[in-house]
Amino acid sequence: MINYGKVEKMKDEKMKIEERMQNMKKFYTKAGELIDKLPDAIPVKTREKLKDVILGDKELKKLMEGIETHRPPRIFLIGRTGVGKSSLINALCGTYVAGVSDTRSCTSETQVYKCMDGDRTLMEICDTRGIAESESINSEISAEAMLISQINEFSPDVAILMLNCTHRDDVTRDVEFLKTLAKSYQETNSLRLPIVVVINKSDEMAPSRFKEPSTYPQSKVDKIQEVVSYYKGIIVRSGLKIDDIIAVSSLIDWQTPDGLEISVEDIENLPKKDIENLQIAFDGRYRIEELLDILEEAIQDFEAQMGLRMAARLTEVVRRLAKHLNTVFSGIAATVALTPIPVSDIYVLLILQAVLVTLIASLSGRDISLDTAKEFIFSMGGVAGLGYTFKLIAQQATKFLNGVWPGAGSAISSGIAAVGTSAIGKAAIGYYIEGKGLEEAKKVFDSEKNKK
Ligand SMILES: Nc1nc2c(ncn2[C@@H]2O[C@H](COP(=O)(O)OP(=O)(O)OP(=O)(O)O)[C@@H](O)[C@H]2O)c(=O)[nH]1
Ligand SMILES: [Mg+2]
Repeated sequence: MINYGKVEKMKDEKMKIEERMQNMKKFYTKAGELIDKLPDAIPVKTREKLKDVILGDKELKKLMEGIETHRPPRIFLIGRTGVGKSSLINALCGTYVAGVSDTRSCTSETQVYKCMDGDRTLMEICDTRGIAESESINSEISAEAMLISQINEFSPDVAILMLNCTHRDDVTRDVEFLKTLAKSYQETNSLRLPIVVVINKSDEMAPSRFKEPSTYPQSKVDKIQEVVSYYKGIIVRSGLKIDDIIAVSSLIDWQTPDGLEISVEDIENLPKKDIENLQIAFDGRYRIEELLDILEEAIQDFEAQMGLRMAARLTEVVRRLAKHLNTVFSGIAATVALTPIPVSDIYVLLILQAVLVTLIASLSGRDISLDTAKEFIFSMGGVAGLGYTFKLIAQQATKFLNGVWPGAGSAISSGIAAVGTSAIGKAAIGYYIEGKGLEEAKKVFDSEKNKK
């Protein structure tokens, strides 16, 4: 069985996120050197071009710098008691980080707290029931003005308005409040406050017995979408500028490491050690991954954006970073191929992809060489065969082209380069990060490359 640098069992499951990031960065820093060391058959011009596109890419550079400079994102949450604000934070992080209340409310008026996982601060949250439920403490100053000054002091990277999927609340006051807040935020920070609307508890939409997102019947999905349209209409007509609106479920059932399933309202009674080590007994999260993408896009500060990526569990962080790498490299490949790449210049694309595969592997905690990465790519195109050296590629170019990018003909266009690179990246994520077998990774590749 060919092994492209994969270890049988993830021996380094516990390897710290920071360590893996450093691992990846080390490789990136070395990339120039590695390209210089490529076989002589590769023209100098090609090498220089590669170094230019990889080391000169702004997005990639920012990603690597972000490893050093990330900070926890600050999120302002507004939504009525019990809508699931605390649960949403847990769902975003994939770990139990904040107190969840059932009928009692455990978050007082407005609270600022840090979400911790061990000694890592994942996020900073400012949590309020919103204007609909707040009372003025000091009669001299209105509740609204007080809230706004508190929120401005907190200086959020993004605001999330949370609504309930199963009842259509009157959102006028919260929307008006957000309009005022956005205006004052703009004046204070000279920046627009990104606002995302999250409609929670999608799982409770009828038929509510379907809790597992992959089993939601179409009728349920349609009803959820109706609620989204309903709220979207109201909000847009009110004149509040939002970044996006999405329906999710934050549903997670928790259990202690010894297998005791525990309801959310009892969690706080557990010994501290159990709370810190809670595991997911049932994962009913719906479209949380998409919400993370939306938040990532909405947050303008790069360090906070990076912090959001790193707020999840190790496996999720790694997957999200790999996904981002993939996007960046597909972009680079598309740029490189703006002038269609002739067969003789196929190296550029191949090596670019080999660098991507190597970075993805390094994120998974493995060190593989560019050669190993290249073999992995060949095996995807069905040109498998150890022993293909870079020298031989030129002779095999047509075969390689047809295997990897059918219809590429004698030159590769921008679109094909991007899709092909993204397909390779996704296959590598499947193989190195998700632990899929080679056959399965190849299936991922085949279905991705045929996407338009
Ligand atoms: N079925 C389902 N239950 C949810 C979901 N999100 C939260 N809940 C439940 O709703 C209840 C309230 O959730 P919380 O996260 O405490 O709500 P909150 O908005 O933080 O409430 P306050 O802190 O009191 O303002 C808890 O019992 C949660 O388990 C969801 O998406 N689906
Ligand atoms: Mg709460």
